[in-house]
Amino acid sequence: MTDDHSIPQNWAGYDETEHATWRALFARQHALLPGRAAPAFLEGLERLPIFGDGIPDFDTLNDVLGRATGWQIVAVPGLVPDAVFFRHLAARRFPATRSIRKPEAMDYLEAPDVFHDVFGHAPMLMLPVFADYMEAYGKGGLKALGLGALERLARVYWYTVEFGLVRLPEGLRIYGSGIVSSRAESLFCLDDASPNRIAFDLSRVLRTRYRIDDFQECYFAIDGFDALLELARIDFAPIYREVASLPDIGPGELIASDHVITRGTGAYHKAKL
Ligand code: HBI
Ligand code: FE
Repeated sequence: MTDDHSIPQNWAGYDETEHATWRALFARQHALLPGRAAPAFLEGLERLPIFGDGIPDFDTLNDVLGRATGWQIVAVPGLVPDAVFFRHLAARRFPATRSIRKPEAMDYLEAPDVFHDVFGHAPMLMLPVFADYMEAYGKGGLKALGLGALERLARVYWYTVEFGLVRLPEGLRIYGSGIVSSRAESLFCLDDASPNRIAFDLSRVLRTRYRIDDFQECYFAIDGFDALLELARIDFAPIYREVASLPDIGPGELIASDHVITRGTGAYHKAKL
């Protein structure tokens, strides 16, 4: 391992069980996502050499990704320290976990694996505005570390890159990697009556806690991908100061200023209390 935590992917080192796990996950999501995922995600997916016979070789992906937006995927052993993660993103490198989940745990993940990291994240990196947004997030992350604002900035990543919805003329669509890589959440986030779906608002999101252990209680929808262009350009520092004195908002809470797209029943999470 190097000081940027990258490792060789060692594609030849995957066994047949691992490739079969990828194929099963891929087939399931590929059948589910048309009409649910944003067209930009589906187009990114189609353009990547990811339809092969198993876990993709990062070198092959990188030829296409590099030509499209200058992004590269680098293999890492798993979660890397925040500063390392941000330095990669700021240099247009996406750290992707090398390993894949076990066949007996197809749906529940404690930490990201190569299916989440590559299937979930790489297609959106083919879209220029998204590619620029991710680089800006890396740079913003390094700044946030210096300002002690990481917890707040991480909420923006969570509610956009990981669990974002986008409002398109044809309806709400998924672009968040945590959703597109999960069968159950791809259904829940759009079709279930339980979660709130709210128009994205930066200072609101900076105040909103999130769940890491279950489906989200609310999803934020951006108004088209050009909204990310603006998010990539603005300086968050004054907004951190603006929200510093305001209370956090719970994952299932609504506030008066919310532009609610669908008000959830909360039934899913209430049933678990
Ligand atoms: N490391 N490999 C990897 N992948 C991530 O998504 C990741 C990480 N380290 C830190 C991190 N994410 C988050 O804590 C930041 O977005 C705040
Ligand atoms: Fe992720």
